[in-house]
Amino acid sequence: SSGADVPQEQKAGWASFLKSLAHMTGDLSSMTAPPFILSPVSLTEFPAYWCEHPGLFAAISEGSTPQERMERVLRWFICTLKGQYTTRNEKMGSEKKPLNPVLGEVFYGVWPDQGGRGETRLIVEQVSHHPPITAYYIENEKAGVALQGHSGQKTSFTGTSINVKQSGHALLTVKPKSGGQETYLITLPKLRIEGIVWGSPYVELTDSSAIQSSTGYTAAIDYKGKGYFTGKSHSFKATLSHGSKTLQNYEGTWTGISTVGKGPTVFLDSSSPKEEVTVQPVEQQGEWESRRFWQKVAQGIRTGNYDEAAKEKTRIENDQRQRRRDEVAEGTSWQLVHFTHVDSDPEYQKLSNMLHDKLTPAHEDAYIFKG
Ligand code: HCR
Repeated sequence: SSGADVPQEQKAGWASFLKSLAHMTGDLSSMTAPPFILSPVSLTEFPAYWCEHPGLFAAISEGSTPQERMERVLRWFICTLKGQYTTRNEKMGSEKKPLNPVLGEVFYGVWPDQGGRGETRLIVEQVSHHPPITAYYIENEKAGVALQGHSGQKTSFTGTSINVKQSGHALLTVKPKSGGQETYLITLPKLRIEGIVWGSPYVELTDSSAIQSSTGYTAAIDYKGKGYFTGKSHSFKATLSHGSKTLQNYEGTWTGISTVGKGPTVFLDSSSPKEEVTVQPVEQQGEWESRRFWQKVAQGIRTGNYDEAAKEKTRIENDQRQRRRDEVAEGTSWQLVHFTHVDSDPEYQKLSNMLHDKLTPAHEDAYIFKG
């Protein structure tokens, strides 16, 4: 029944949260939700999901033809989805409401070298607070692969589920072992958060996303939940093409096995072991680094000390408001550390123009990594 998975003492809070969803205007992040649904992890940590299979990321540049490299990009991309969209269910029992990052919050991590594939480093910065936008840069210099992107969300409530339209995009730069340089525009899928009426939210991906390569290859990915392609949730079908010529199809689930065509050749097992990002111990972190910045709030959420968490969160919010007021008074503005905001990125425009199915807005701003 409704609210079945909500702790008894939080049922009233959940009911009023659901009611408030109906009046929501696009940004869920600042809405107050009952404690059981709060995650102690900030959204600035999420870009790490892009690289929990650092071997697949590094292997992209080893593809010997443009088509093979596009296939490797697709394989790596599909393999990131399980981490991106199901980790909270696996670790915390359901999708949760992440901590809403503050402007200037940063998150740094690495995936150490293993077997000579090279070290991969991650740099994340919260580049906007209203609306929340997170920019990231992930690079394996030795392998010659780098991903730069930013992400925001627009949410709406349907009555039974939350629809999330992601804004932003990612640009992957690949230096093939054979020489030259290619770029890949990666668009982001839409999400539907289901199960909220019961108090056990989970994400299903919907509609389509695409990957467009500067070499002319395109991968179009369609997402479907239970009862469409396979009767399985988390299903997808992907098509690799060049211009109007379809070259290869792939299908399966983004949480498990997918095959080349209808099989039996396995394309990918997305449930293969992942490597979580390595982060400096909190004591050695700078004060704007996510885990140190949110340490007390996270501890309160983890230990059930919600009063302490709320008190600390209020202190942070007041501090943020004061900073913004001071900036207005002093005629200054917050300076980003790792990224430069641009109204339009020529590389995005070029690749987005090559994608003909209107998956991308004609113009989109971007955050360029400063190096
Ligand atoms: C929508 C969401 C915040 C954004 C999260 C994003 C889209 C962030 C970028 C990552 O690359 C992928 C990603 C995965 C998450 O599934 C998605 C979150 C799911 C829930 C959360 C809402 C703001 C919180 C909703 C509150 C309840 C009822 C769970």
